[in-house]
Amino acid sequence: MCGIVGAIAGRDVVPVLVEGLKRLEYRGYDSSGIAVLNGVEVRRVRRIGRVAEMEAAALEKGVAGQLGIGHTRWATHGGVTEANAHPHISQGVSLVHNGIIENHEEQRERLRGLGYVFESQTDTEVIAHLIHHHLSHGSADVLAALQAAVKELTGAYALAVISAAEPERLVVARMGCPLLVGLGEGENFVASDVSAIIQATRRVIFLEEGDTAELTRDGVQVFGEDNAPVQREQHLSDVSLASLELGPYRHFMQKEIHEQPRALADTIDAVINAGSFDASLFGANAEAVLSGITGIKILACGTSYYAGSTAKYWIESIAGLPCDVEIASEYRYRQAFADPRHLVVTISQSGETLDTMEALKYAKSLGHTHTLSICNVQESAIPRASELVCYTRAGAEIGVASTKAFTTQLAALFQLTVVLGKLHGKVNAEQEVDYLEQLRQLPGSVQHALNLEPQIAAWAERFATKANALFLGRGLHYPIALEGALKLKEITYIHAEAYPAGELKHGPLALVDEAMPVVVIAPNDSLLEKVKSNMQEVRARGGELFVFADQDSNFSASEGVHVIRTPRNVGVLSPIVHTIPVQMLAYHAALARGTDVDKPRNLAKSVTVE
Ligand code: HGA
Repeated sequence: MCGIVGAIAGRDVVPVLVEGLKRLEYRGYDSSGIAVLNGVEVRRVRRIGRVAEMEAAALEKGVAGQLGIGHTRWATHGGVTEANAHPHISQGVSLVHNGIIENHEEQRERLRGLGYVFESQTDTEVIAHLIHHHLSHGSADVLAALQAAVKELTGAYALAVISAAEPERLVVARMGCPLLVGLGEGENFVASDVSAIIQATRRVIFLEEGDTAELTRDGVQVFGEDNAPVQREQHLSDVSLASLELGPYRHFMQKEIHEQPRALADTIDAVINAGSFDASLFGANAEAVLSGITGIKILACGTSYYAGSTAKYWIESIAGLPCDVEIASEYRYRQAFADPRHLVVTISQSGETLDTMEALKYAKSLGHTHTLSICNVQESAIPRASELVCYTRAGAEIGVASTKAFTTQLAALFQLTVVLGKLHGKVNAEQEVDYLEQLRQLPGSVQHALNLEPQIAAWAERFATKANALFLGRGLHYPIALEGALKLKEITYIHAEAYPAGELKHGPLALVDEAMPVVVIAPNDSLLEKVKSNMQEVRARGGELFVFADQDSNFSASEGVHVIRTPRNVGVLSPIVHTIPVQMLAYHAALARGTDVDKPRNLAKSVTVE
C-alpha cells in the first residue's frame, strides 16, 4: 500500500526521496508528494498521478534540502486529489502516513473545536494537527509531541514527521504497518520497504509495534511503547538492486513470470541439497510441533488463499491430515471454532498483509499456540509473530499481480506436506525419494511451460476483445483456474470467473454462449475423463474452449476447441506447472488491451490496510 521514505543528511535529499518513491510506486500510485526542509522553510510538492510528474514539479520549483519526507498514496480516506495527497502540514509540522486511523472522526471534531482548519478529507490530517497541538501544549519537541499524539490514535500507522522548527531531526512511529530505519554514514533514512533506500544503505533496523524513533544525521535512537530507549538489532539487507530493476523486460510481471524457474530452484534448494524433506526447514523446533498436531488451518487472502486451497488437496491426500482453508478477512471477524492441536498456517507474500496478520492474532487469542507462516519478505511482521517460518526465496516481487510468489508458496506448501506426511507415517522412504525427484524436475518443467509463450500470446489477442471469461479445472487444478481468473481480472479488467468443472451444470452453464471463452486446465490426471465431459457441455452450447492439456492428455484441436500442449505430466506438482500458462495468458491479454500491467487500476501491493 502507501509508501514512505524519509532522509536526514548533509546533502540534498530530494534525489534520495524521488528515487525511493519510484521504487515504492508499486505499493500505491494514485498520487505522491514530498516535503523538504531547507533552513527553516518547508517546501512541499504534491501531484496526482505518477512520481515522475511530482519529480518534474519539484525540479521546476527548485526544491532542495537536507531533511525531507516523501509518500506514494493508495487512497483509503478521501478521493485522489492533490489536497488529499501526503505530506500533510499543520503549521510547520509535516507528515506522511501509511495506514488507517480509526478514530479520525472523533479526533477531527475535537481538533476543530480547538480551532484547527482541515484542508483534506484524509484520516491522516488529524495526526498532523494533533502533533502540532501537543507541540504547542507542553511537548518539549516534535518527538515528544509525536509520542503523545500516537497514544490518542487507534488504528494502524507508519509515520514520518518533520518540524520546521527542528531541522536537526526526523521522527517516526510504527503500529500495524511496516517501517524500517536505514543507517548511513553521517546520514540516516526511514522507509516502509527496504527497496526505497537500498541505493543509500543496506544496514537496517526493523522497527517493532509501538516503537518511535528519532533520526539525526549522526545517529538513531529507538524508543519502545513506553517511550523508554530500546536497542533493536541491526540487519544487513540481502535485497539485490538487480531484483528491483527491469533489465531487458517490458514489465516487472513479465520479468517475474520468467524468473520462476530460478525462484523455485532457490525455494527448494535446501531439500534438494539435503536429499530429504526435513522438518528443520521450518525452524529448530519444527519436528516436535509438526509431529504433535492433528490438523491444519490455513489463513490467507487473494492469490495466497489459492495457494492454500491447492495445499488442502495435497495435505489431505499425501499427509492424511484434515486441512481447512479460510479467507483471513472472514475468519478474523467470525466466532470460529479453535482446536489447539491444529497448526495455523498463514501465507502472505509481503508478510505484512493486515487481514492475515489480524487473523493470526485472532487465532492465537482463540488458543492456537502452533503457528507457521509462509512469507517472501525476511523479518516481516507475520513471520515474526509465528512459531515456525518458511521463507519462499522468490526475490523481490514488484508487479502488483503476484506470480513468482504464488508458485514458490506452492513449492513451500508441498514441502510442508511431505514433511507432515513423513512425521505422521503417511510418506515412506520410497515415496519420499519419488517426491524428491518430482521436485527436482520442477524448475525444468516450468521452463518448458514458459517456452509456450508465443502460442499463448496468440490466444491472448482473441481474449483481449472479450468482456467475460470462464476458467475451469478440477481437483488440484481448480485453485489454478481460480488463480487464472484472478490474474485476468486484475490486469485486463475482463470479468472472469472460475469454477470446478463439475459445478458448471449447477448454474454457470447458463452464461455460456458463442461470446464466452472458456479456459480449461486439463492435465492427464484421474479426473481427465470427467473434465472432457464437462467440455462437451460447453461445446454443445456454442462456447469456445481454450484447453491447456499436458502431453499425456491426448487432446486434439477441433472446431471451437483450441489446445496448447503443456509439458509432460509432472504428477502432484502439476498445479505449479499449469500456473505458468494462465499467468502468461493474462499478461499478454493485458498487453493487447494496453492496460498498465504492473500498476493495475485501484490495486496496490502489500495490502497493509483493511
Ligand atoms: N489513510 C491514508 C493512508 C492510506 C494508506 O496507507 N494506504 O495504503 C490516506 O487515505 O491517505
